[in-house]
Amino acid sequence: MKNKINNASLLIIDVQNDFCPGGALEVTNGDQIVEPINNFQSDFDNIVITQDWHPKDHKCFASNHKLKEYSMIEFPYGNQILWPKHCIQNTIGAAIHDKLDTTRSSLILRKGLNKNIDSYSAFFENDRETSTGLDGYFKSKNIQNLYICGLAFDFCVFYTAMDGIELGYEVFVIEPLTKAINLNSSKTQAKKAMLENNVKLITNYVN
Ligand code: VGL
Ligand code: ZN
Repeated sequence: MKNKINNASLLIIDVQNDFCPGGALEVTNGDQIVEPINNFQSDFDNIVITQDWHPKDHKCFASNHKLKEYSMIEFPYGNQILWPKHCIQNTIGAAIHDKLDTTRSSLILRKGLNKNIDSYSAFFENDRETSTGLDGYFKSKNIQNLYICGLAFDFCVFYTAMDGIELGYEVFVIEPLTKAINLNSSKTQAKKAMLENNVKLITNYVN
């Protein structure tokens, strides 16, 4: 039997229909990482999946302000990008891609439920204060190493990785198992910030 990576979790971020081609906030080639992520799962005993899960009146949607999509506005907690309506609770768009193998995932963590606060990171909402509880889950299982993949590289993967570092984890982002939205060079900026903060970018992974 293949050896598993110890004290580690594979964190699969937001592999949902709305982030795949044809979805409301599609990430170019977002669906191409699904099969490779499935193959990578066998290296892990602990697998966590996140699901962006917004009420339809969420304030992160441009349509709820009658403003342009992708424009920036000031929220009580800072700047917020206004997104196309996406990942609405109980819609097909919010569903996890049906080819993603969820069999061995012990936790499917939903985020973005509070209509006043967006939530990119799997650990904290964008106010940087409201916890999702994921840190407690990992600490109680003695998980110290996080391997992060999924969508999108420059938003939810990036914020999750940075919070992981802040919370004391060893963090690996498996770049070939991610895809970026790339808004105003957000991909380059995310990469730079991760490298400066000791996130390990795995770039040469093939399976
Ligand atoms: C995401 C923007 C808005 C993501 C979620 O999963 O990266 N990006 N909501
Ligand atoms: Zn969202």
